[in-house]
Amino acid sequence: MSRGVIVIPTYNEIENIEVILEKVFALDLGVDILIVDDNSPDKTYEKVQEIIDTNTYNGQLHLLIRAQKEGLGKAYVAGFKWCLEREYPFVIEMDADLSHDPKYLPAFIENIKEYDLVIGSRYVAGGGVVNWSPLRKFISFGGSTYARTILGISIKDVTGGFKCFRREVLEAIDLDGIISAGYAFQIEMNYRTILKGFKVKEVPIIFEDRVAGKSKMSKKIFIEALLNVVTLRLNKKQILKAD
Ligand SMILES: Nc1nc2c(ncn2[C@@H]2O[C@H](COP(=O)(O)OP(=O)(O)OP(=O)(O)O)[C@@H](O)[C@H]2O)c(=O)[nH]1
Ligand SMILES: [Mg+2]
Repeated sequence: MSRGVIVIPTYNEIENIEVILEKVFALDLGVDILIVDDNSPDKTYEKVQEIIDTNTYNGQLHLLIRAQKEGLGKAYVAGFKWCLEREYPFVIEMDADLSHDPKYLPAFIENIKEYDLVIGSRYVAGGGVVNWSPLRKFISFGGSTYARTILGISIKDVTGGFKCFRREVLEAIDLDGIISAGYAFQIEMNYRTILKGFKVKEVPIIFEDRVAGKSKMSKKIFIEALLNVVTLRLNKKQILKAD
């Protein structure tokens, strides 16, 4: 399989951006990276542009700047469209905050040869979370259980954001029809992928809480996730037809 691309959405990740790029490119996996920055007030995008200009990563680093912060979902959709305009066979989603250890990338790249969606999972054997408060653990695990039950899907880690799509999946999904802006986006993408009949695989990851920068998780994002799961289930027929 020729080389894929990792999409990393950023909003105020100036403290993390250089480290994550160094770590990924040090693995020499032959994949490109696209940073999708929503005009971060801390100017994360300027740092990325500086690095691109030095050509440290031989043209493998790309930047898409959006006008304003519209949530993770919108940033990813813009990133996916950028990738689909190019020849990448697979697209990896990854956070900038070092919660997603690049050491798992080879497992994604291996499994995407056989599966259509590979999910880095905290809730399969060998997976887990470190440095999370009991409340955060409860919200995440409870959220996954809630979404899995209502949507009737068997994915254990429904909300995780470290995953890999084959390009055919992104081509098959109506990206403009996606309703979720916050982390419900991850649930929605999984649901749409499964409704299309694609093959999904979960690989274990240990997720580490961010050390630098601020979380963008909010009550609004949380409530959106709760509501959207129900809306998605109610719209099942329309989703099947539209995509
Ligand atoms: N472009 C863009 N990136 C975003 C937006 N919201 C979050 N991100 C990025 O998406 C990734 C995940 O966001 P986080 O704040 O880590 O959210 P989280 O992982 O749910 O929460 P914590 O790990 O607790 O901080 C990070 O790389 C963020 O910078 C947004 O509105 N636009
Ligand atoms: Mg995070």
